[in-house]
Amino acid sequence: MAKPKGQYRFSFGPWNIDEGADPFGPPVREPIAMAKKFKVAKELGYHGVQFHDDDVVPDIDTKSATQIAKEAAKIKKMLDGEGLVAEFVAPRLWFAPETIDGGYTNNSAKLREYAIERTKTAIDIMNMVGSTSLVLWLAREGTYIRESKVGRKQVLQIRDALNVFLGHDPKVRILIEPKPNEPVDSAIISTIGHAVGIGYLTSDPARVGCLVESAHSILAGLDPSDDMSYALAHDKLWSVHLNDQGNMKFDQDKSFGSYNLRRAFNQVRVLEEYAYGRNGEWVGFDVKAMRTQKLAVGTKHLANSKATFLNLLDKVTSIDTKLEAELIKARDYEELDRYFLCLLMGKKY
Ligand code: GLO
Ligand code: MG
Repeated sequence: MAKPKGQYRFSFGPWNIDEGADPFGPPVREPIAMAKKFKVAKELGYHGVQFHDDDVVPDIDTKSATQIAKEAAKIKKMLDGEGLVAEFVAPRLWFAPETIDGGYTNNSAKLREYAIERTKTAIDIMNMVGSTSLVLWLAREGTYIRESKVGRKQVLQIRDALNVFLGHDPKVRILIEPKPNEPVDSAIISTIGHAVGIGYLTSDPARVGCLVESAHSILAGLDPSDDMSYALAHDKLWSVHLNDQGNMKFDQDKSFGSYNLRRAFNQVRVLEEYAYGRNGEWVGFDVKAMRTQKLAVGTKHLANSKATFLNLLDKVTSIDTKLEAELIKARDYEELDRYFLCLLMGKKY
């Protein structure tokens, strides 16, 4: 087994330890306090925590700048106490009544302004917790029916908003997390190609990158490892949300590798080929415990996703690269297929 080239540091967000509510039923597990979630992160060998702005400052819209600063400082202190760092902050732009029909692409100028101001506050909180990364999952930037918005304008409205944020903080790096649908019928920045592309429209493309979530690629009918490769070729893959997904269903956020191990293997493979993490990129897991899971074992999805990643990394670093090269040269892809299946099944080839 070769030594990995990548430098892997793991993270998750507080929403990844949840109470199990779904659109059809109420919570089934007791809530866990933030301090306990940080302890879980530490115990499971995670190094970073991802945040929404209101994970750091609950009920953010009702609070003053002083109160926001006070609460953010408290979270920063808790993180420091555990030896954890904040990977990113993301504005939760899909919850408030102002964002019912989108944030930056809302048809109302006043409501677009709300989304922009809220994001500036999220950037300030990002600084307060010691991060320079802002993640934008563009949840409601899109349409329920196409005729309700003009697509071209939506793209330019998002570009204009990005320019405001780049100007608001000369150090902020913006990571766009695309998803093709859910909650909207049709998202305007739906794939990694769109995310990378819009970065080049901004005033400072060097500070706009992206985050690939495995489930979101699968929902778009694409292979997450191909999406990652595309972003890596642009040096724009600045974080990932690894998880798994039973093809085109609702966004399942299953444990990494739980549905399709080979697809997970190929994600690790492309990250390792790039020596991912050498520029400080994180390996985030955006995973949910199954609703059937009891409270006492409600964090196994986080332990398991990380363990699966490391097991697959062992597989990647033990690829017989000489044999691989020979089979590729001979164009014997049937044999190459068999070789990788044997490797994944732990069978002698
Ligand atoms: C939902 C997204 C969401 C984001 C999170 C961080 O489908 O994956 O969980 O990753 O809000 O921006
Ligand atoms: Mg995500």
